Amino acid sequence: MPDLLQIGGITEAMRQRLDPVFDIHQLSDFDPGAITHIITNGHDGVPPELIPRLNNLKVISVYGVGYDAVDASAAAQRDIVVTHTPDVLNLEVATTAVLLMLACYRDLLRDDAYVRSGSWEAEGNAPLTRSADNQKIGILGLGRIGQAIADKLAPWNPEIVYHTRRPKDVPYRYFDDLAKMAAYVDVLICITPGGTGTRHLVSAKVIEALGPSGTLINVSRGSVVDEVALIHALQSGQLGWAGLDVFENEPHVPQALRDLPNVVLLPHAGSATEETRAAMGNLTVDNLLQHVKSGEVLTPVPECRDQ
Ligand code: A2R
Repeated sequence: MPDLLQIGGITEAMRQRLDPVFDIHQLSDFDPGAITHIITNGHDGVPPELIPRLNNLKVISVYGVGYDAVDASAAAQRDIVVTHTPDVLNLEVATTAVLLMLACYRDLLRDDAYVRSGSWEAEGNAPLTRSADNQKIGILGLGRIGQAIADKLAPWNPEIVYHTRRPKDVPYRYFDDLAKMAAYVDVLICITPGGTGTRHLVSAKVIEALGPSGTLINVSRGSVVDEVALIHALQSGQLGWAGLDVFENEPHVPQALRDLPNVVLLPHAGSATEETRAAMGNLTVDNLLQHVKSGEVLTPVPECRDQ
């Protein structure tokens, strides 16, 4: 039986499919020379110092589409294939983005608290909110999930625009400059990968360009947004609202952010439904089982294709 190193938790359903095929080892007790496969997740990844110690490692299967916690280029150089779980979570993360945007526009949390606290009865109707219809919405990263977000927003009749490094074959206006797009839109939705290439792409300048009537939604990685600049802008009124599923130092969320009334906060729950997590778990396991069976994997990350 091949030896699988488990980093982070796996579900019971995943374990039941892996158990008949692999000897599963934990980080606390394994023989580095024996490990041929790793199962991990987007948060824990693989500690960089570990990979050079595993001379027989062939596959790193990541539970999640984001794999910035794994050095995929270093793995590819050693002919180790990294896999991830694209596509199966597109709709769920898109739902999360729309949920956060609507919650910001319609002040869902404030109004919920208004009813619970008895203020409705004591003080009368709550203040008015803003309509989410007919907004200019900028998508930063129009890939698989970004496109699903654009599709899900259609009933709100938005004008969709986008910024990526290279323009796509899509019917939306392209901005080659993110700050210019931020100045143009009402809402900026971030859905790029994380990692060094996108770190603090949403800078103080971009946040300022979005402005006091602007809303920032982040369902990508906390590292994409300069969190200190974001907090400052939300506190000072330079930025209107933020809906955040991801943070720079998860699961730590700065107290300043938690104290703000103009934010909606989620615990990195973009894909976290029973149905979607089951699909992601199946694909994570399928990649490992397929490799044992045929030497191939189903969904390698771009750095590890053509291997
Ligand atoms: O830049 P392009 O043309 O490669 O377009 C990709 C864009 N992107 C960027 N846009 C602006 N500046 C960058 N430095 C930059 N780097 C990448 O992000 C592409 O349109 C999009 C990523 O799309 P996919 O690779 O299809 O990823 P998917 O499945 O939509 O997931 C995105 C991320 C994951 O990596 C997780 O971190 C998160 O969503 O859950």
